Amino acid sequence: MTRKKETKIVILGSYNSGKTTTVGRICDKKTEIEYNGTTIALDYGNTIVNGEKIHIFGSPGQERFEFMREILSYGLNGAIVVIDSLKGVTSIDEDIIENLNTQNVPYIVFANKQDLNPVFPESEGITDDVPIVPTVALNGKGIDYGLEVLLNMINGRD
Ligand SMILES: Nc1nc2c(ncn2[C@@H]2O[C@H](COP(=O)(O)OP(=O)(O)OP(=O)(O)O)[C@@H](O)[C@H]2O)c(=O)[nH]1
Ligand SMILES: [Mg+2]
Repeated sequence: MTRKKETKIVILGSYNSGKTTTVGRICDKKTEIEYNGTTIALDYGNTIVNGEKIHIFGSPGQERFEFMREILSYGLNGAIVVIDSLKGVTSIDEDIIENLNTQNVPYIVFANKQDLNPVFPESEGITDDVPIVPTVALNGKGIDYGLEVLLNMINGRD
């Protein structure tokens, strides 16, 4: 029996940018491991898109959890980098983007918290071929569209 194709997506980005909220918007059911509202291990949920199972792993954003981001990124098919538009691209975001570029992983940037600051992130690491989607994870704006764009990028490479 051949195993049905399943896709693994990891949600990355700095502390408090809205990663856990984004996982919640994508997945009906999800599990969070948090302490006082901060992710200390991971978020996990899944969803089905066009009959295909998508596993979503949300990472912790604090700098000290770099090891967890590495563990969660094992075997990923694609990534979403959630930027807090109030803060812009942080040094942790720069590191994450550099890693994704080096590994040639398909990824997309969510310019989150657009309700608080409607600007697009700027970074040398974000090249022209990386889609930037304005999102408001709090109310779901832009999330489904962004996921669709990423899945198309991933499937185009198969
Ligand atoms: N105004 C606004 N608040 C948001 C948005 N997305 C998330 N938040 C809020 O931002 C805070 C952090 O959201 P989380 O989803 O926990 O962020 P996170 O990136 O998972 O945080 P860590 O796991 O600690 O790095 C919460 O209070 C959310 O309600 C948004 O689009 N707009
Ligand atoms: Mg979180």
